[in-house]
Amino acid sequence: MSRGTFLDLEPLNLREAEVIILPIPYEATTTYGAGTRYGPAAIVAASHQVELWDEENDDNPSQRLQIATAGEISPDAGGPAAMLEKIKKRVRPWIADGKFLVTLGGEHTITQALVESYLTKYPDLTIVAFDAHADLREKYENTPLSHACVLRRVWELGRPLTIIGVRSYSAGEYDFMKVAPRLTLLKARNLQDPAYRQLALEHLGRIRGPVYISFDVDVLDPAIMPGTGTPEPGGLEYYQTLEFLKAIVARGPVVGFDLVELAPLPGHRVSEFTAARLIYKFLGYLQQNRALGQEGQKA
Ligand SMILES: [Mn+2]
Repeated sequence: MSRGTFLDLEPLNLREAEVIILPIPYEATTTYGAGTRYGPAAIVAASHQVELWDEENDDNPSQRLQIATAGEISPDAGGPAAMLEKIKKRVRPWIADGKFLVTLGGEHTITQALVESYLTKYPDLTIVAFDAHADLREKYENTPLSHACVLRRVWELGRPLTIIGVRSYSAGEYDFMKVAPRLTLLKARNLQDPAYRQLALEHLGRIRGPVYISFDVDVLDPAIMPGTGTPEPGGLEYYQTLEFLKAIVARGPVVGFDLVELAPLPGHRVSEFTAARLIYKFLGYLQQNRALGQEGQKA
């Protein structure tokens, strides 16, 4: 009998948790393949099949981290702005309390509310986004609160932003990227070159202070991540992705993480399983680096 928690762990009171898994099945502005509203439940269900023993470090990170699964934040009928407010209201007390949130989307739009909330506790935050798309549009389909604009909204919050794995953007986004300060773009095409990948890892290693990671699953190659609304060929491989996550965690405090845009394909489990596995790998790196509760120590 499943407990309905991430990794099927023993239910834990949120007050005792170091890490809170937070499902947000929000989907309103999806433009191509739909289904991100089913993402969080699919990831939690798939996580029950993830082996708790980590073969990379020969350890069980779930025994060393207090991980709780929160109830979902249900979509607000009042539209995107109301939804973002609802998210902020819910997560701010947890962030103030030093909890590490692993938010499961849902569409990418939710990241704006999460980053805004983290900025209230960590004003010197740097954002690292994994995404096939630049998501830097000023507006999309007449709304500034769309998944296609989310990293523009995040950038406008005034903090450094690095986007990894990009391979699709518009002419308008190109013009913006050429002149935007505080913005680093690590294109998927260039990351195929091992020497460039090394430079990218060095860039990540130089980031100082707290980092928030937003992981749009479409950054991964569709071969291992077909279950996403807007799949793009030429994406990151699994081990490359782990290397990037590991490098970000190793350089200092990571304070929050979201994984968004998973749209499960019926009868095809690789996407949600890969997502669950990546999240657990990431938590293992966090645990290993004892980053929790030691913000700023290595900064
Ligand atoms: Mn995105």
